[in-house]
Amino acid sequence: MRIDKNQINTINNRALPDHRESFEYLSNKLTTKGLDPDQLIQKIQDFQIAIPSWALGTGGTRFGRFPGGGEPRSLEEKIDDVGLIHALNAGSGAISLHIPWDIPGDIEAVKAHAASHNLLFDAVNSNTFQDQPDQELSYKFGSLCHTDAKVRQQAVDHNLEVIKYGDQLGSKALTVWLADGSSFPGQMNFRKALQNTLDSLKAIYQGLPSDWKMFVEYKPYEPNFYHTVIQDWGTSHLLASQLGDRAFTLVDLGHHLPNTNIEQIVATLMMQGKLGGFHFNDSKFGDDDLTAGAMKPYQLFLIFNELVEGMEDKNSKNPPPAWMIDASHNLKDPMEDLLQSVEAIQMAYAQALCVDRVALENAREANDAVLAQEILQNAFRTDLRPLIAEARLQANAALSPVEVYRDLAVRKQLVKERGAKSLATGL
Ligand code: PSV
Ligand code: MN
Ligand code: MN
Repeated sequence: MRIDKNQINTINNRALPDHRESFEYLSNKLTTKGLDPDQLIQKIQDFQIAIPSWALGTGGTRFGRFPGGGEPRSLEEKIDDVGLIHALNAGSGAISLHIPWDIPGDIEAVKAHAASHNLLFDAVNSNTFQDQPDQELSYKFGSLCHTDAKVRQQAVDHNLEVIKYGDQLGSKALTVWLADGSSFPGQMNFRKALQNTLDSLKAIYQGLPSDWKMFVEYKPYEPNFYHTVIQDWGTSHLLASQLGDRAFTLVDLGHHLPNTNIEQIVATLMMQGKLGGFHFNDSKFGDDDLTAGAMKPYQLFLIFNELVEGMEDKNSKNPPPAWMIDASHNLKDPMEDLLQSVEAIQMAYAQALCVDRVALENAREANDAVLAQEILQNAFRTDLRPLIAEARLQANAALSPVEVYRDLAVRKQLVKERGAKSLATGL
């Protein structure tokens, strides 16, 4: 199924008078504050957020999975789903693949298919946290950190193969997330495991094309419950620093212990020029992988406040970070959830763009905590939904993506095409 622009326009037209009124009101307010609505719209449109191929099906938990039907059965159908999302929001112009779940058969055909939806290939992800049926050695006790050099070599070779696929598709980055660690005190030698991981990553880094980046993702626990080799941003930063200029830390919002000050981590990494990419999601307890902005929208805004400050700093050595969603869906239709996530991310970004940075800096210099808070919360509490909707409208997308998705009965159509029992690969 493909969504025709005329279908979107017809539904948009119904809501247009109401939208025009609220956008005009907001536009005047922003202009009075010295902000340029057109410039903001351009920035929102330029901000593209990649969709992970594994988030297009229902994720489930280890207690069960309740698929809703019509899930993509192949890489082509996953690309189709991201194409549908992008047609509706004009903000999801890339897909991130996970090998071996998404091995492309005919590379040229896959590239042409993605191009027909105006999609690029974002970072490619390796998978050494599962054993594949045809695999010689097991990752049960780790991969890049393993005690056995042959297992480590197998995991290195897999990453090099992932780079090869990504290179053919036009990706420019490899994301490494490892499940490596131990579940019981005494089980693993911390120092040896970290050293082995560094050495293995060095071998992968050597195979990285010169215009590629490597993102090292961290996570404090799960699937291991005593120790994880790359447990936090400091460990990831240490590895990235030793690897070289093209290695960076990747921040996944769900990969922190409760109450961690993630915005401070962002600021520190950007100061070092080592923030490579972002996985957006939200959580209440752990790596819950819920819809971005569903639980802590203020935190998301504060994170974007640091990101925008870092990106606007002319002296910053940090390259533009890669943006991706990393979510899982137990209850919601995955595509509706992804549409909600993208909107929440765009909102937090736009709110951060509206922060009066000069006034904020002056308040900080004067140690005026009250004024600093007023400035931040003024931006956070401005309802920018009409601005985001206008950015979509001007890009021929939907004023209200979820509404159009439902009006066009997209899921029903996909169930008809793919069946009620189709299952996508993913976490
Ligand atoms: C597992 O926690 C995880 O969600 C990581 O965040 C990775 O980015 C993702 O899986 C894909 O490997
Ligand atoms: Mn992640
Ligand atoms: Mn995760």
